[in-house]
Amino acid sequence: AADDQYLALLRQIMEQGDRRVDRTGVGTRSLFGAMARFDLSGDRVPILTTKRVSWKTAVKEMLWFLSGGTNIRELIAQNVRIWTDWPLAAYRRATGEAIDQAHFERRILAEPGFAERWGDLGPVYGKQWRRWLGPDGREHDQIATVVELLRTAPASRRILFHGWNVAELGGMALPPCHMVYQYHVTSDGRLNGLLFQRSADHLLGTPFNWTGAAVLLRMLADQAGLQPGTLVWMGGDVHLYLNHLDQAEAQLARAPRPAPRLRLLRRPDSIDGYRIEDFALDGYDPHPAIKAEVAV
Ligand code: DHF
Ligand code: TMP
Repeated sequence: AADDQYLALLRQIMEQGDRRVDRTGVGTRSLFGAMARFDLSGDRVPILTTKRVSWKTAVKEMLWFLSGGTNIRELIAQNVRIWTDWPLAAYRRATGEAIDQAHFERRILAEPGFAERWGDLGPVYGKQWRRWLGPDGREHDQIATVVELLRTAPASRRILFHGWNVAELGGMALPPCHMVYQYHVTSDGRLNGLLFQRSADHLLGTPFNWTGAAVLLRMLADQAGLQPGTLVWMGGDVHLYLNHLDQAEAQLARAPRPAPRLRLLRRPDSIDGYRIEDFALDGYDPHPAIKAEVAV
């Protein structure tokens, strides 16, 4: 079902999207206001089959957010390179050095001082989720609050966390795209979640964001003793970069395959205890990956 919703949106963007010049200069076709809904019961998970999605990379990224991290060093140490482009661009701009990505990543890994100076993305997701700085100097752990509310006040309409810390946007490599996550517990103990994403790169970003949000909901449900319910995704500016048109056509020509199932193998004592080894994806038999350049 994830593939059908994904391809329908992709087709709609291609046919009706507003053609515009965006921040990156690449250009997009863009649609405003989109929604998708996923039933996460029975271990269902919105991981696409019409191209291979590096779902472990998406899970590692989500665990990195949860760890409160903002430095790409912890990602590169786990072979996750999806965030390298932004610090790399900043390094090249500042030094004028024509360093290649592999060399830059080697230095980030090998030299802690270099990583501290050049590998940090600023106060992005991890910082805001776990250590939002209040005006009195106190730090707020929004994730811990969500877990606490799920357990003690499941009927609350205030179970949410937010990445858009207006006062700190200037220091971020990128302002948050997946921005607000809200949760809702049904009277029969199912956990629903809603992600509002202000900006979605439909070819590269969306598949990761759907996976990440679903995995997060599964972990939260597990921690609160709830069953996974429905994940609702809302996109603001949902776009296709103009250098992704061939990839989009190729993907649209593919037929969805049976959906995989995601199992959590262990229930840690807290939301902080999850590791990549705790996730198993069964029956994932996707079409081949589709290469595409990310707009920086
Ligand atoms: N900028 C843009 N323009 N689009 C994005 O999707 C994006 N996403 C960011 C940061 N900035 C962004 C963080 N998330 C890839 C996927 C997610 C992501 C960044 C990059 C990506 O390149 N995916 C490739 C390779 C995946 C891999 O390395 O295994 C893909 O084919 O999915
Ligand atoms: P923007 O800040 O100008 O909106 O650019 C951010 C780009 O990154 C935009 O194409 C959306 C994309 N993006 C995602 O789709 N998902 C993500 O998780 C992230 C971090 C970015």
